[in-house]
Amino acid sequence: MSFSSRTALLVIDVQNDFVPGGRLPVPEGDQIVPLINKLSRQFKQVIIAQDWHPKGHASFASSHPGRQPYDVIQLPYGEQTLWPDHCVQTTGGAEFHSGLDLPHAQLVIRKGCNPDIDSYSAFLEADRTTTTGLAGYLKERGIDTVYMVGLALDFCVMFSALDARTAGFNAFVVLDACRAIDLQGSLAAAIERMQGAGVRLIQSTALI
Ligand code: VGL
Ligand code: ZN
Repeated sequence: MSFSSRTALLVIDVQNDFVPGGRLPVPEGDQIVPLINKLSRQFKQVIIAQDWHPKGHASFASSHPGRQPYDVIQLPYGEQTLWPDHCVQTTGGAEFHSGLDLPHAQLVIRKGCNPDIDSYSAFLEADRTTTTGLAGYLKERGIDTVYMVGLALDFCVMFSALDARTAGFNAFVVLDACRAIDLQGSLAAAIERMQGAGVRLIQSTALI
């Protein structure tokens, strides 16, 4: 099975800081890399999202005296979970996992670059108004369907999938090509939210 050029694969945040050994490790985050490489061969259009924070980013616990990673605080745009410092621009932790092999990817979309605003989604920042331009890119290229894989299923993958639906795309998440952080039930909540928004949750066996 091979997809038409109206369909794209979005590979989300497969970066060193999100795999075991990194600063914000997603359990088994490295195990999805071979599957993502294999799946990508079915797609003519491949886009890679990269979490790319400046030092001192507002989502880092270290930027808020007295706060610890995984605390939730109020920022001007709403609730923000605080994280260990991760994916700092130009550091090794922000680089893609060395096993990721996507030579035909044409776009890398960097997000979370605004020091004051987080961006789990590859489409919209956490203020819910600043766009990354990804929806426009996809639409200009005639893409109407987006398959998503990567890290973390319950944060960046979920928000990207929800925003893909809001922007009018057919959205599929390939569950076995994702891994979750699962903070306090966030995985189950993410599955429910995605289903409610019309995101189609599938397994890679449906594609290969
Ligand atoms: C992510 C937390 C903070 C993700 C990014 O890629 O899911 N999670 N930044
Ligand atoms: Zn981040």
